[in-house]
Amino acid sequence: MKKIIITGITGQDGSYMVDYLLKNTNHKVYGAIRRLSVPNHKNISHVENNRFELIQMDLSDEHSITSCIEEIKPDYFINFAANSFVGTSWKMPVNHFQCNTMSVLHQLEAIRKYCPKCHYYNAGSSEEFGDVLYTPQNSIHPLRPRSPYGASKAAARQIVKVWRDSYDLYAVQGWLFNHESERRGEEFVTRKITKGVARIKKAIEQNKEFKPIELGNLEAKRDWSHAEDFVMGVWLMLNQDKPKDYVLASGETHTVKEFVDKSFQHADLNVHWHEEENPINNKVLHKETGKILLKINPKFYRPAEVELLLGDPTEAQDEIKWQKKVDFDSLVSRMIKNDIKESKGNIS
Ligand code: F7E
Repeated sequence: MKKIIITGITGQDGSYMVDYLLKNTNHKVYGAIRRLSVPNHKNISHVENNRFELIQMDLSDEHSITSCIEEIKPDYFINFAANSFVGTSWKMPVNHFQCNTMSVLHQLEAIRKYCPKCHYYNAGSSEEFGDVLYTPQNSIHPLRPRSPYGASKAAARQIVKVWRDSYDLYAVQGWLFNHESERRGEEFVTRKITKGVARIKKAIEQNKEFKPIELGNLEAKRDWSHAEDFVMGVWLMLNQDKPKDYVLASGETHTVKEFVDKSFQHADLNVHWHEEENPINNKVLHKETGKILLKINPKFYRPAEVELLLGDPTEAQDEIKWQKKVDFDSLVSRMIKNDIKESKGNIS
């Protein structure tokens, strides 16, 4: 039985990867978790399988990484753990480099020493492309990050390349464009919107007061997919004849504003935009009651923004036969339906 270590197991991507591997392979999956005073295992609470085992690993501790790899000697190592919120990366840049870059170095060094045949994946990001030079972005687009987060991922990419070239390791790092789901963290814009819309819908139905959703830059364009489609692409990347990095993306781009509109539409709320010359004053109003459902709060603007992301997944489609299944409309619909179901009268 082959052994797979996955980090970031309680997050969106790690938990979908566990589901995918337990369903589609016979391998044993070790889910690496960090001890927290308040554990958050919601995304893996449904997993019951004797091929799944939790192990303790702290990515900020080199010893902890090395000893797990030395002991288990995995056939695959999938590193999804990251400090992945771009917005806070200006506030804690060192933490982002420790977690997203240095830990990759420690993982690769341990793999080189204890299990050099291991197939290694590190979570790369479209944020590495930053202020893009052309559209759509493909695997030869230069790395031009705009945030400490993007820089930490771009630096990790260079480490993966150097270790692959120098020690003949099977090490890859995809460029994953934005990927969302019913398990997405609430600080990311998509889940913030769908949770907020579900909360407001409930309040309107119960004729109660509510606070509007507050967002930053609505004009930013993102290429959004469903995370379930991407874990399949990661597994394909890990099982090629030779290691190669690929872009995973939907090939469509939409503004945050479009995501907002679609969310209200799928929640059956009739809205209209009040727009002014200064976008800070823009609002979404409820047609029937005139109440403000969404407004702009400048605190959610970033010191430097990636204005446009649009990925070109052609290489992944042609060479590793990756295909997305969930389109933009179904993604928003699934997230909204889930959040409406989950919102049990929480209308504060
Ligand atoms: O922001 C704008 C914000 O935080 C998307 C991570 O998974 O994908 C993700 O990074 C856009 C940005 O994701 C709010 O300015 C407006 O333009 O959902 P996000 P992200 O920064 O694109 C990449 C591929 C990763 O690798 C990352 O780990 O939405 N925006 N108003 C807002 N964003 C947030 N979070 N909150 C707002 O209120």
